[in-house]
Amino acid sequence: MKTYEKFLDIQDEIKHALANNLPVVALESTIISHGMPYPDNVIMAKKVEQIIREEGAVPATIAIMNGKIKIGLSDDDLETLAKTKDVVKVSRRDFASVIAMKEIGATTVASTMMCAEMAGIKFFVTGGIGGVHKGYEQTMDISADLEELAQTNVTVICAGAKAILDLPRTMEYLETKGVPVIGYQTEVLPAFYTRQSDIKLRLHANHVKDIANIVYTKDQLALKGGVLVANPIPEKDSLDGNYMNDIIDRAVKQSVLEKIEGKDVTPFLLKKIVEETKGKSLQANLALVYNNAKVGAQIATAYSKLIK
Ligand code: PSU
Ligand code: MN
Repeated sequence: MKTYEKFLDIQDEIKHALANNLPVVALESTIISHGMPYPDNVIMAKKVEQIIREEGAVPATIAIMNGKIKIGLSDDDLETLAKTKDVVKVSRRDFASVIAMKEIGATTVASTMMCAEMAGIKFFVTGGIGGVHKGYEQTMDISADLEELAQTNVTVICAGAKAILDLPRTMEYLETKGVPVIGYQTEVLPAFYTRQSDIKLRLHANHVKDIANIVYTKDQLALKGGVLVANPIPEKDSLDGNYMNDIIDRAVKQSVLEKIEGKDVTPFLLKKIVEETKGKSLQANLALVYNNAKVGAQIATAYSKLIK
């Protein structure tokens, strides 16, 4: 038994699925506590789980509570996460202290990957990842999500990254760290609210089974680190790129003026963008998460067929 296993609190259904190589999909909780307003966040969290079930996989939403790493949350847990004011946004740095101090912690992409790997879950669905921030030359603000993708063997399904980030530099960072970025039915990196950016991807796949096969081969080669799958927002839900870029630029300027720093930067920008678009960005955000849940569950299902 690994020493960390005593901290894992895995729901029975998920335990059973893992023991039988059935598809399981992890979900993060910072998107609930710091990424979206109440009550949309709770509605999103439940609907995402339902979509994953409809695709034949088992959802595993992850958070830290009562000194345990919870893999699978009850409705009460979700409400607590969504409503409690002082939920800690937990990245790798904060991980041990939040468990030791028995605080309520919401997991980011980085820490959800850590938890998923500890529990033996190979696939993780979210909206967008953190990356190299605009103005990083001054602030050195680079999300710990990128280092986690470099070292933790979990596949993350996202809709690319928001233009709050410096996308070309985020891609350079991932290349340096050896993280494969696979476009799902796209040859360019999707930019969260929009289906396209001008960044061409080296890797793309038209079928989920091809993605499952790349992950499987990487596992067989015993290569460390994650895989990033970039799945564009559905056309009908996408927003106008110029309109969004203006709003994002203003939000970034405001964050500099208000001297927002460290882990508060991303939540500050996400909140400002929802306010400025009068909720339009939130609708797009919900739609792309649902789309990622569907594709992520399909990839996990295709993978489980390969290992049988
Ligand atoms: N991007 C989004 N929505 C989010 C996040 C990022 O579009 O909710 C959250 C994720 O939890 C991600 C975290 O892991 O923000 C990154 O924070 P930071 O930039 O402080 O590393
Ligand atoms: Mn940061």
